[in-house]
Amino acid sequence: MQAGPKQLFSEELRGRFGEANRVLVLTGAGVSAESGVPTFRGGGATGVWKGLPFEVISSAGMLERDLPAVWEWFHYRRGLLEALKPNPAHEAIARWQDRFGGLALVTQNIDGLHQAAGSREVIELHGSIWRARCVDCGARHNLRELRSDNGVPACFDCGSSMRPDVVLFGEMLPLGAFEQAAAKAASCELCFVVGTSAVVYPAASIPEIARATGAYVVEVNPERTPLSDFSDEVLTGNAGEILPLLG
Ligand code: BV8
Ligand code: ZN
Repeated sequence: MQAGPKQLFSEELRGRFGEANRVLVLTGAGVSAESGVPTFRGGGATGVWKGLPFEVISSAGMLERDLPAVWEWFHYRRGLLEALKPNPAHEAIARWQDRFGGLALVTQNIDGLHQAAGSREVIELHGSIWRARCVDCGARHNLRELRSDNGVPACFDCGSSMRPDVVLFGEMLPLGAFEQAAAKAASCELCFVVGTSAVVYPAASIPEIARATGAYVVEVNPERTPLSDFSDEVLTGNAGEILPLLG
């Protein structure tokens, strides 16, 4: 018997959702799954690229060794994303920025679908697939202006090679991004963890910080994760079906 909204959410969550002002939402690949974006561990095909595990092709070491191969991987994913649209989960979270005075949206996703759904201040912990950064002058450029989507793009300012403006495994997160997210986590009353397998750090420590400072942590995921036992409430199912029911 499909759990109706009444059963899906506890009275506790209903009450807190109605009262809360400082709310943090942490999202992972699962929030974009219903838009057609393959997840990494949820059985999506992009876990492995040309026989290379995800953590290898998307690593600082790979960037050193073979920048053209890294670009091939990101050009391929950008091609996949071109036609994809936000889903009701992204749209619900975008509405929440007007519902809660203190909403903080923190994402591990580089797909830009939160912004496409109308979310304004998005803390992109792992960068964006739509930007490139010059390896010499550090200038950032919008890849939507890039005419060709193969090969290593050259910096519009100094002509040097550019790299994807994403955080690769073994690389530090963008300055301030994690600190800002951690500060929001430490002061939030309600923390939603949507569509993440919670294995990649330091992103996975955000809900831990929120819980440690008294927030009510709610996980939204069709599968259990290392966070499930740790969360105050687990909403089992697809984000695109569950989040709009919350309001
Ligand atoms: C760093 C951008 C330090 C690139 C990404 C502590 C312990 C262990 C390891 C480490 C540690 N600290 C650091 C590490 C190493 C590493 C790490 O965490 N490794 C893991 C694999 C163990 N971390 C790092 O390297 C980080 N950097 O630590 O630097 C440092 C210190 C000093 C000097 C130098 C450096 C950098 C990590 C960031 C890497 N970049 N992305 C790219 O995209 O190519 S990470 C990338 O993978 C994503 O951004 C995301 O973070 C992660 C994938 O996880 P999810 O998004 O959760 O996706 P996944 O597929 O796994 O799960 C999807 C979930 O959704 C599933 O649970 C599924 O059930 C659910 N789902 C499916 N459908 C739906 C759904 N949910 C809801 N609705 C649905 N419809
Ligand atoms: Zn440059």
